[in-house]
Amino acid sequence: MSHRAGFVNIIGNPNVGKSTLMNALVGERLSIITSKAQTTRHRIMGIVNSDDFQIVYSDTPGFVKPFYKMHEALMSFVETSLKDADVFLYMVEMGEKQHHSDIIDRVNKSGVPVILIINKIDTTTQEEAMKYYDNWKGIFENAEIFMISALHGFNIEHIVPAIVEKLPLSPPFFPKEELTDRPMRFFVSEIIREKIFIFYQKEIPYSSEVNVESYKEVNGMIHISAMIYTERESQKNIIIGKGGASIKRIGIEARKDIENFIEQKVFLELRVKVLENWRNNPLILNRLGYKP
Ligand SMILES: Nc1nc2c(ncn2[C@@H]2O[C@H](COP(=O)(O)OP(=O)(O)OP(=O)(O)O)[C@@H](O)[C@H]2O)c(=O)[nH]1
Ligand SMILES: [Mg+2]
Repeated sequence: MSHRAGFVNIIGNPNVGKSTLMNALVGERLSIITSKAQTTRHRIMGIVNSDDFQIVYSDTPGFVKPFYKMHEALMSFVETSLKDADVFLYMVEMGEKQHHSDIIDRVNKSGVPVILIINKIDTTTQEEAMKYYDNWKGIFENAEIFMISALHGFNIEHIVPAIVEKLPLSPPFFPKEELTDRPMRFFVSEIIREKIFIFYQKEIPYSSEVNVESYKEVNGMIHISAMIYTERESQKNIIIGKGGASIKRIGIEARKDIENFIEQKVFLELRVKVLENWRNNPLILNRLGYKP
């Protein structure tokens, strides 16, 4: 057997470009991307197949020091990704200073091949980039290093061959036509959450969550009803906006992206509900898919 397959887990600090890279490698917009830190809250798999290999990428939440119970769930997703990787893609960005020496230590001692991705090289000079390279080379002594721009697709073509040669010989883990392990409802809720991250500032994106309550096809059109949860009445009012203007904008932008993603016409209904302190409520977190 010469078929190779394995889990390639993308880990790193918030906002370094993990989701941008996964989408570029998979060729689909599976993970949402925003300029705000802690956009990704789940482990999201993206599968790339060829006749000879299957790469199961996992995009993960950025490392976070738990403040809410929700953060504990996020870190438990990172923890699983630390345990089941066949190859690590450890990602850092230009200018990054904060090191997680505990995690770096575990990755270095794991015996799992590490590819260090230094991202956002479009934001710096050649000279600075080389300094960064030397610095990180000292931290990940055994890693293969790529300096890339995930956003501009620069240098990413060299990553796949480097991954494939490190994958174990194995039959595929998923059927070859599968792109991800997540159902459509998940991506719909993520697209809506992305718009909330983009359109609102401060606490609102972080204290919001989206749940798709129904998803059905009626006369060739997909009818979706989704609930946006916030923590306070004041946040709910801001999300709705004057005369419903803000939520309407979220609906329009989300619907366009959902239609592109599922390639069908969509009717999207959005509602908002206060769910006090949901980020610290284990029962609600469980129901919303944050199962540590
Ligand atoms: N200039 C530049 N920006 C980038 C690059 N890659 C990603 N970004 C931007 O960096 C921001 C964060 O990107 P994400 O892909 O969401 O980062 P992430 O690591 O998944 O972030 P979390 O999910 O919050 O942990 C977005 O605004 C991206 O457009 C790059 O190569 N160059
Ligand atoms: Mg992300």
